[in-house]
Amino acid sequence: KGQQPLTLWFTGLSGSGKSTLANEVEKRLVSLGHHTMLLDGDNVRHGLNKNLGFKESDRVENIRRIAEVAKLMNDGGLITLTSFISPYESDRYNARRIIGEEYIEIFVSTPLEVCEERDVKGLYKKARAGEIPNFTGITSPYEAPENPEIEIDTSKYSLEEATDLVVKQIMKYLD
Ligand code: GGZ
Repeated sequence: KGQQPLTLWFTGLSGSGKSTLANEVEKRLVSLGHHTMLLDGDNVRHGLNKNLGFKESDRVENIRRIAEVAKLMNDGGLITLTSFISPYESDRYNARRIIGEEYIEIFVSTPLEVCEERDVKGLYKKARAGEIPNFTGITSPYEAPENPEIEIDTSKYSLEEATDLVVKQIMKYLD
């Protein structure tokens, strides 16, 4: 136990609960004896990808590099959890191709209205006011996954329930 690599690819809107959920899932996996690495905006967009913004070509390159890093970490035996909007179907397809059969897509399908209502960081308000260009869900597209391995709408469950549901599904991919 603890050496089987996977990449848990969380995708969803800003404020959908991806990072909160990915953090809880990671804790659960660690408590089960797995070795993990969580990649999110905090540790990737401020370092490796700090030269990238939010125009389409930058998001494409953001996701490509993250997929390559996730693959490297899988090669090192880790379960990688990634938490990025990853709005384009073609980029997620490419990530799946780079990572291979370890790739598990988790669509955090919390509706836009809920994300905008939460507006944890006030970004939707700014985007509506025209202060943030290319904001996903407002002025930039989010292409919802059609066949994710796992889907969860965080507005329907407590964090603990959502974590239980996701971990239970992930167990199918671990022996
Ligand atoms: C979307 C943006 C934008 C724009 C800044 N559009 O809620 P957050 O703050 O913490 O998460 C969002 C994060 C998205 O970065 P990703 O690397 O996940 O995006 S992508 O996968 O599309 O490359 C948000 C913040 O960055 N943010 N400007 N214009 N989100």
